[in-house]
Amino acid sequence: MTTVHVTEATINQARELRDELQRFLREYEFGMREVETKISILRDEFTHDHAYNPIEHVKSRLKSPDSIVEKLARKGIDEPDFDRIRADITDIAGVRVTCSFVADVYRLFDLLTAQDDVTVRTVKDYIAQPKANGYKSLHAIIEVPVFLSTGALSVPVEVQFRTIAMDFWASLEHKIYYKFSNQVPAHLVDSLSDAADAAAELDSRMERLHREAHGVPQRQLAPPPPPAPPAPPVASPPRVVGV
Ligand code: 0O2
Repeated sequence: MTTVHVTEATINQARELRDELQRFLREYEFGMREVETKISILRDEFTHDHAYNPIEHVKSRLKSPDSIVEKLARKGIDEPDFDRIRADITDIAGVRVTCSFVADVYRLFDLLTAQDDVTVRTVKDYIAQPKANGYKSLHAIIEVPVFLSTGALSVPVEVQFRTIAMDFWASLEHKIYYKFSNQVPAHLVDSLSDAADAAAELDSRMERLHREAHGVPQRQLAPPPPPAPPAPPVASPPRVVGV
């Protein structure tokens, strides 16, 4: 057995790197929590004021260091530092909002992205233009402010909006790709594509049924309603250091 001598300096360097990585990921975790809160407020308000809950479930995840490294390699980024990762990997924090119907997907997207403190970086509408394999979802990279003791940060969070049928399909497709290490046999690729069509047909049928039963309007194409008037000023606003 070979004995490797590690100096105190190397150990300290490794510890510093670990701490820096934890701090880096924490920023994304805070951003993710801000978005979760926004979604949860919209869900509660809908449930109480409109007697309707457009959200089936919400799932959040922080990309693991392994998965970040994999994505860096996929993008051909050599010798990355934290600034480069920040700039190039925009889905470190991810929130997936699964809605009942396609109209709800767009409605929630509109409501979230119309908020004053939300900045939309990019939108990929894979519902209007599904991927070749049949994948459907509405993706948005948004930035939300996070207030730390050291000041304010703008944190990117990827929000994926989809229906239950789209989620079911994506989850199964992901498992199949994992099982076959991305080399899926052609007949399964075709079956998945058929299943995506069937899921889309089910979405349309269920939404028609729902509308017939409840008369829920289609996506409002008009701009979202203006925000509520600002709350009266508080006597002593919270102090944010360094902003
Ligand atoms: P995980 O496990 O969700 O983290 P970009 O980020 O724009 O540089 P990317 O990653 O191709 O490039 O962006 P895109 O197309 O918006 O896809 C990002 C995420 O969408 C993926 O994240 C998946 O979660 C989901 N996704 C995209 N395409 C598919 C698909 O064909 N099938 C399934 N099941 N999911 C898909 P990650 O990082 O791949 O994985």
